[in-house]
Amino acid sequence: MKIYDTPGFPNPLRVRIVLGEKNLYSQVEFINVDLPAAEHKQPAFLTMNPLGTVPVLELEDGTWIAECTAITEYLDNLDGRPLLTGVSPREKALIHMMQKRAESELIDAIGLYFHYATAGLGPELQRYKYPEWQERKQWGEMHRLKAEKGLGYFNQLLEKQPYIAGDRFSMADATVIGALLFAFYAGIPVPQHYRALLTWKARVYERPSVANA
Ligand code: GTS
Repeated sequence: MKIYDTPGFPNPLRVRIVLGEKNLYSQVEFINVDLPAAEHKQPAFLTMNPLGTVPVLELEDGTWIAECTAITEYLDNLDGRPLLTGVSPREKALIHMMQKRAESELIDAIGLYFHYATAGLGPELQRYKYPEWQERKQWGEMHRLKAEKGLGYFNQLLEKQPYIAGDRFSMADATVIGALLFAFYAGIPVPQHYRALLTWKARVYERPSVANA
């Protein structure tokens, strides 16, 4: 398998955590994609993922799978013993619910703030963003507010349970970890009084899959 991604970036981190949890690093070849140079907006990359985002997983038969959730489903079920996407219908549903919230309320909102209300990854990539949105910085700022509210939501959630989707580490945790990295890059601090979120962060960062990602 090949993974097209950019080391140190938030969404790629989600999949790298999954690779660590599933002990699959040795089965993957990484291909570096230069995001600031907009390599992912060029025809060769768009053939793999028309949405022009990393990461992308390439299977041995040439199939391309984009979207961290889809990649995670594939990797987690390869050995028939899913760890991160749930086993029972209830568990699967709760993980997917929280995973979706972690994307919509956090990582995607932070990304929109970063790309539309800040200089993002620089002028070469900005050329590929919607110019009409760039003129409306407020639209990006609105997503910062959304992300800040999302941080509050996850802090409250973690006051009641040890992991994002319940009692076990799941792909929803990996998404929130990616989101916190993105928040750091985008200059959105986690308020110090969000003790539950910060305690959870310290705990999950001790996992080898996260520490080594
Ligand atoms: N929903 C997608 C997924 O789950 O894979 C999001 C992927 C995504 O937005 N990736 C970012 C990207 O390719 C990389 S990162 O900044 O999040 O690490 N961005 C490119 C761009 O032009 O916005």
